[in-house]
Amino acid sequence: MSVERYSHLKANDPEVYELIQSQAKMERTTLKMIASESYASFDVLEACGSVFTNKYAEGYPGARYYEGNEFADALENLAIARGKELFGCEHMNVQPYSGSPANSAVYRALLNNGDKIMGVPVSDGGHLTHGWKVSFSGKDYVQIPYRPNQETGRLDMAEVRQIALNERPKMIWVGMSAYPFKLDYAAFAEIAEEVGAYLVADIAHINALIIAGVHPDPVPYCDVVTSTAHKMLRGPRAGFIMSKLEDRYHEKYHPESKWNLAQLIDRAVFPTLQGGPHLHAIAGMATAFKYAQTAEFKAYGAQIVKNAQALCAELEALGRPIAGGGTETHLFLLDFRKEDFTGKDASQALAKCGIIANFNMVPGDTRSPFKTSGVRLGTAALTSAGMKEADMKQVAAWIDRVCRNINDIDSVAPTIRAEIAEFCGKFTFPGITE
Ligand code: DSN
Repeated sequence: MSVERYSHLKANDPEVYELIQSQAKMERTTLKMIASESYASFDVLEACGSVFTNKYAEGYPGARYYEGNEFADALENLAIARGKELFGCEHMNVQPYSGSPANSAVYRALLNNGDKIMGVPVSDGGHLTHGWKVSFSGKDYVQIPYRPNQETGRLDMAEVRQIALNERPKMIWVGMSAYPFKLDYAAFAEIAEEVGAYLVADIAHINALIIAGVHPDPVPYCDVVTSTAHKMLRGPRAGFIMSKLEDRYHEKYHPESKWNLAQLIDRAVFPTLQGGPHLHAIAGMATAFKYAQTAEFKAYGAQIVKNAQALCAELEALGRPIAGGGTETHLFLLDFRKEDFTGKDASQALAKCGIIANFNMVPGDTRSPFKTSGVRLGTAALTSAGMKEADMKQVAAWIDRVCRNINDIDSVAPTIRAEIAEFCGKFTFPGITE
């Protein structure tokens, strides 16, 4: 049952109210399969819509540039304490406005313009901020690319090591937006140590899997770990940074600095890059961290992977190839290299039928990034709504039906869309229905 909310907005600004209602309806009647999306709870939405949106609090708890921050201090300290307990990290900064600002702060804290960093190109499943040419990270720093093997779709750690030895980067980024396999942080740490590089993990896509213990934990191995609070963590649109306290390369890279690693990160977030923290988002983050400590959340994290593997298996059984042959995470790529339609054709057809995903390059893709040969599918949102392995059989059948009817999609779309809306009616969508 859809929950009636926003009575003031409904009365005073019906245009915005109606758009919110339309979005909510879409989110409870379609299959949200964008791998970076999920559903924030009512708790998170209420915290984000709170009066903390009114307050300026430049600085950090106990050292603000504005008065009246006793509750802001308590809130930020609460978020940090919960986050540190959740991830077991030495230091946490909860002020980044989102994932890209968090990553920019890491660059600003530790590097100089022109320094070499290793990262995976966007075309191979990496993130914009890991050195891609159109992002600040590719303009201000020199990306040394490493990528999954074009045949297997997996990272070859011997190859990663050889690139690092040849290029001697100052920072290695690990963490991707379209990689379906587990990351070997211990192997990355050995390489980083060997070449004298900072190791930074970006866990925005997989944080819930780490919390659930179904993906290796980067915190023991990395100097810095960044993340968004939304995606599968189901918190607000915000970012956070975890780090060790000490800078193991202080003498090598920052001999003049009086700051340790944690202080370098904090100073880069504020005052170098940002002004006042978004306290309403920090409130949402605090409550998301609380929920993420529950057994229910850990079961959700584990179920995400079970659902992704069940969906892969069903699609493969229906003759739909998966890049790399499967998944160990929340996502995978449907591989349309042998089809005469593109990834973009497929994602548009799926959307017409109520399956919301995005087109994506696959390893060995020969089509342009604007067309691609793949569609990225993720199961975090469906799992948030309570779907299990048996439901994936039905989801796979719809995906296959869309692909089989892609040249005549308008004739089947209304039926499939109605079937999906009816199916969604069996589930509870956090923050929308109860
Ligand atoms: N844009 C996100 C994604 O879809 O993977 C990453 O930030």
